[in-house]
Amino acid sequence: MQRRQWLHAAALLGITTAAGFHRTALAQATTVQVWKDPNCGCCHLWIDHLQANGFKVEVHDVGNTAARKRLGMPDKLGSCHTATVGGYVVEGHVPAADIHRLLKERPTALGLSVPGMPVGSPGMDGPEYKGRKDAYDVLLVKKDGSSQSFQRYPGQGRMAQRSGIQRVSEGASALPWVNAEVRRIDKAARKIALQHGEIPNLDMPPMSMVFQVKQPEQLDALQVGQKVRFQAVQDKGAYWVVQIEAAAL
Ligand SMILES: [Cu+2]
Repeated sequence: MQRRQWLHAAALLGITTAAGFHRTALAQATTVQVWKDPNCGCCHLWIDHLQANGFKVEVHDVGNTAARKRLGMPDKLGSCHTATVGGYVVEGHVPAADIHRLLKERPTALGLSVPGMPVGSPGMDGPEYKGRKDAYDVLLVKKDGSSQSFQRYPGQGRMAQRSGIQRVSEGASALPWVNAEVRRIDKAARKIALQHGEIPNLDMPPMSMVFQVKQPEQLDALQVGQKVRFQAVQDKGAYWVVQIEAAAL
């Protein structure tokens, strides 16, 4: 960590930088371990946000569903990355200010979560979203899996009325088709990374995201760089491709 970031982090936590002991304690308290998929772009932007706000980050590029399960964060509160800091679990695009507050107040809890990927949260606030800010809550998650609002972000404008992820049952034949380009295929892990357009049923803006497939054969006819169209749902804390096929030429 750079000295400037030290001073910033120390100021936020109200700790003097004069004593070496405190430096060590601070470094331990503010190292964030992050589990994510290597192809997750918004995860990387969230890590940048943490580093810009005084955290030291160690990244594990192995996906986050196993880490989420091991750490006890409920799948229904899941997002694209899972982290630990200071004995707490942090799921999704939680603002650094809320993590600083968590570490200062130290409530009895499992940690914090921002379920899904709300536009306007840190890492989901790039120029492609044109300043759109959706309403969302940072949830304080208890060890029994229950949760309550820790911090409310009201959002701005038209989109402020929308919140969270709209679930659509997988059986619905009305699932929208979404155009995409294949970025990476991992048949062994049953995963595909897609640069895709807006997915209305998931309230997910255009982005690069990793999806699971139920049957690896769904990936057989696909190649990296290919234009495709697909339908997706969210289930058990992950995003799943329901159908995928080559886009009509
Ligand atoms: Cu994300």
